[in-house]
Amino acid sequence: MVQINDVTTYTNIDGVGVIVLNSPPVNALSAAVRDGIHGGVQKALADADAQAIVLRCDGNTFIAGADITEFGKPPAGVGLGEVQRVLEESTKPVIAAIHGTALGGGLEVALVCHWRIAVPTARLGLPEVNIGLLPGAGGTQRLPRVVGPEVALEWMTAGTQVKAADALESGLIDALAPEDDLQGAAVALAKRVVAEQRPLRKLRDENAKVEAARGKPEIFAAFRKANAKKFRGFAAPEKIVQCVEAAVNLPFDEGLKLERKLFVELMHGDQSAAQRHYFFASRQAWQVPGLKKDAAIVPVQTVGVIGAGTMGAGIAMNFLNVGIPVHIVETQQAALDRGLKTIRTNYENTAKKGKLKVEAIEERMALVTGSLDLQDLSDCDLVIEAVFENMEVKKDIFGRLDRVAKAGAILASNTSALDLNQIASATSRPESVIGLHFFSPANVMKLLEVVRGDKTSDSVIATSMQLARKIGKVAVLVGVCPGFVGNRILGQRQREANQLIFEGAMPWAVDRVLYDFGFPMGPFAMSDLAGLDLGWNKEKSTGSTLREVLCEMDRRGQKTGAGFYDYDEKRTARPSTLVEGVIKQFAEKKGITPREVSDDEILERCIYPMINEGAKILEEGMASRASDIDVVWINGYGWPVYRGGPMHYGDRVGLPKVLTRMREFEAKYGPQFKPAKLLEELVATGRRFSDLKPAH
Ligand code: T1G
Repeated sequence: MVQINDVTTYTNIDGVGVIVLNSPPVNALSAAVRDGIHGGVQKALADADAQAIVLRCDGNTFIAGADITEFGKPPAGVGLGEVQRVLEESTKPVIAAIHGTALGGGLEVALVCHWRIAVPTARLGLPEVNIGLLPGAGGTQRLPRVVGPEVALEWMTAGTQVKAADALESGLIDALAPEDDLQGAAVALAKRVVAEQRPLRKLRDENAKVEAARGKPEIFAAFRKANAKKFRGFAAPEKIVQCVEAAVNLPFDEGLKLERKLFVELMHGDQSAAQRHYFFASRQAWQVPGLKKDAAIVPVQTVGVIGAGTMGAGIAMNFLNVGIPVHIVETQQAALDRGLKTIRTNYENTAKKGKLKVEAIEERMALVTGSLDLQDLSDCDLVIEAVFENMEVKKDIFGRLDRVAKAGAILASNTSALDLNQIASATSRPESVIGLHFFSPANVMKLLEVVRGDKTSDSVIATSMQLARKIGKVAVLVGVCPGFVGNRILGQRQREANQLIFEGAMPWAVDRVLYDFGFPMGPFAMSDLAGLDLGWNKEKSTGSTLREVLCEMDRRGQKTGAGFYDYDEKRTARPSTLVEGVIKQFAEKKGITPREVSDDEILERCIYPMINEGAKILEEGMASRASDIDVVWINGYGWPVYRGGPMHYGDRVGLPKVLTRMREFEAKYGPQFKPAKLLEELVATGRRFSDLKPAH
């Protein structure tokens, strides 16, 4: 065996030159890896005893892509294009031997090899779109030549990770290898290729599938139409479509030129910077600064849920989905039955959409039981309270639970804003109390705010974070403050949106600006969807707020065909002149003279106070990192991932500008715009949120 460089070895095995990469954690195409491949190929070509070449990786996976940590840094080592050239132009057949994930540049390296073999558990894909890019090393030109333009369009714009069996069926790989003998199978394939004197397969020269699509622009028109909603606001998907169009209509090298041009545009754009930021932020959020590395993980084999309402039922499903039995306790049999029925109905609906095997419904339903007795939770490892948002009710339940739950059980509240420390004080074991704030619908929304109380133990925190990952959530650890992180910041945007409409910006103007910014829906359309009467009481209504007046007029949202908007029978929303009149009356009563409010002011008035609140959250230690706040808002509130989250966005806009505008708003509209101390400090010292170190 010859050491080519620190991360690469070369060994001649039975007349085949085997290049092995070993660059943890994912064999990303760092300069060393690129140099290693390049050197390994030169070595194999010079090795008279090597008739063919195999490229494989040690560790968890084949090459998982370009090294994202190198982006933006001065280039070093052999370029990827040159690495690919020596592989594709090799006079000896090159076999890529794939395990783990061959992704992005990794798959693009495999695509310039002449054949590809993979183990059954391998996955292959070009997921660059997830970081706001497109496959920039020939993937947009070679993949359509292998699997056809339509499939290539789907896989590249969705960032699909294709299972090995599907890759084999589509022609993306040429053979499957035994899970425990990838190298042996790859060497055997190499020897077979040599023995059969097969001509070297260069995908760049295989044009049948792209030529078959030539003169059919409808393929692309249909694809664009079908995905318009999903791609809204994103730059990368459209550029991927243009590259595939080029693969169909232009010679290979022309297509490659366009790919390069569009890749560079994306690489230098704000969207990819934001999505790369999110890529790392979503991974860092799992690391809890200062948590004892040896914090014991409590095995969670059974879960109790108190409350079978919408939240309780949704929460229970998360655990049933991963095979953890759940016992639900309610106070009324009818409520319990309703909750269990909700769970079954949700599974049946998912199965109807083809996203769940029918037999899985019974498997999961067999894991859930229910009763009216809290005592039945005495053996649960974790109990989650999901009852009415009332402190007295919660304290009473935790007091009783404290007497029932077994020693070491984790006692969690799903409270969305109440003081967890107060809830913990109702027990004799505050170290075992934590907040697990699920977002509705709890069986769908990815975000989970894990709320650490003053006395919550490291073991309970570590266990909760690990359990969150197991049930497929994106967990962020937050501190105890009103609204924690997500809702606390939401309050800033809601306050401004509700104020702006009296100043002259109608609800549909505010919604349009926030929708165009990238939110799935504006706050007023969202209110109509959720119902304006949440928490409204007809008997006690006094007509003192716009919302009360609308509810009194039975304009309670989509469900009544009218709310802030008028709705037709298809629930298409239209601005309401009636509502406009009511708003103007309110403005008059408030002594506000409506004026022209620009889109820019609407956006800045809604977004900058969110950034400012994030700064206060960091000052108070209610989040460990600015990027954790971004993870909360992207996963819990639809902040467009291509804008990176409120804190990343603040850094991109420039904190000096945010501070200046906050000061102007404070002077004009009042102390709710008072800049956070941290914002002032960062601007004074020329720093950004991304310069802050995680808080312990
Ligand atoms: N570059 C650098 N580091 C990476 C990385 C990458 N491509 N992928 C993962 N890591 C780090 C990650 O930050 C983490 O670090 C550790 O590896 C484990 O990752 C030219 C330009 C491969 C499926 O988009 O999808 O190629 O936190 O926690 O759950 O066209 O990582 O341990 O310090 O996610 O087992 C295209 C991205 C790049 C693949 C493994 N490739 N990675 O998942 O572990 S652009 C991708 C993943 C490109 C070309 C273009 C996943 C994974 P740390 P992890 P995992």
